[in-house]
Amino acid sequence: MKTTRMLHTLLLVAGAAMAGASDAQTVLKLGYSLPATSHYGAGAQALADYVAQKSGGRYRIEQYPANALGGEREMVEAVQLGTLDLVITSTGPVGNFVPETLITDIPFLFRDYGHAHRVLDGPIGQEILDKCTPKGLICLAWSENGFRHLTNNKHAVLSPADMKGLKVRTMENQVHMTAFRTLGAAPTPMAFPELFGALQQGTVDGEENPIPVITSAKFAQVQKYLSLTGHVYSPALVIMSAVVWNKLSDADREMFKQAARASAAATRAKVAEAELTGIKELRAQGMQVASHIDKAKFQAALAPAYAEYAKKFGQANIDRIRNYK
Ligand code: EAX
Repeated sequence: MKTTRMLHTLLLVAGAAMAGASDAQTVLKLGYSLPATSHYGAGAQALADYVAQKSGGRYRIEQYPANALGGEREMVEAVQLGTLDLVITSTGPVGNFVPETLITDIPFLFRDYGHAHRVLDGPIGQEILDKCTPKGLICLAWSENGFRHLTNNKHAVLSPADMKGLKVRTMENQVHMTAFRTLGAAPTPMAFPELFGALQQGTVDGEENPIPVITSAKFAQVQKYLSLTGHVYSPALVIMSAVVWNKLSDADREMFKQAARASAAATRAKVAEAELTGIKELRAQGMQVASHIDKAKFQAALAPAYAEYAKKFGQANIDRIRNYK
């Protein structure tokens, strides 16, 4: 009798839990450093829409754009700790957590957008994504920030000689810092949320970012000169916390992977659009644009940096990316 009652109670509890599970909605927080109108915003919306639709509303993505949750390094840290569920971030600070991503930050490694997409969406990209997992970061997909260009307030930069002594904010990324030091600039690593103020106050002379960042962060308000150096391709990552991932069913894991790919596609489309319209926009906002930059000169000036990268990453690994068709 007693056992029957207990069994009955157990069944009731289990039933309630199951009903709860099917009705409940899990809210996942997603942070990123740029405004909702940016390429990251487009990717965040695509992710949210995909998940809402495919999960039948079991998951809802809550967006925190424009550094609301801090800089990219802080957000990646929060994702690692499980206090933030998802982040769309440039690889800038990710190398501090997953050193294997740093190889993608080498200047002039990728020839063009197509080359970058083929490498990152292929086996090489997957190998790097897999390195995130033991660090508590589930790198779901490669997204995009774009080819970075130099802006500053001192003078037009046309060749490496013009970089001498220029105080340039870099991301908190050793590979980038090595490059700017080698070019004769004074690299100043700084979190992105501090950058606008630092440019305004003249704490640094310049910075470098892709066109869609320069436009969405309104840097034309505080920077005069833009040089289309395209000195490095800046990938981004859609990262989920392992704390969330470990609780997901296999089917939901696959859904989030697909959602991240849809997010990356939307971001890349927005970057491509910004590449078409952004420079004109920045000119109209008063920036003086140097569009014919001799990139070979910059590459030649970077020779000592390339020697360092070869030591650090292995020349064969660098060539494997460079020569990837
Ligand atoms: O990810 O820090 C940077 O310059 C990044 O390019 C920006 O936060 C977008």
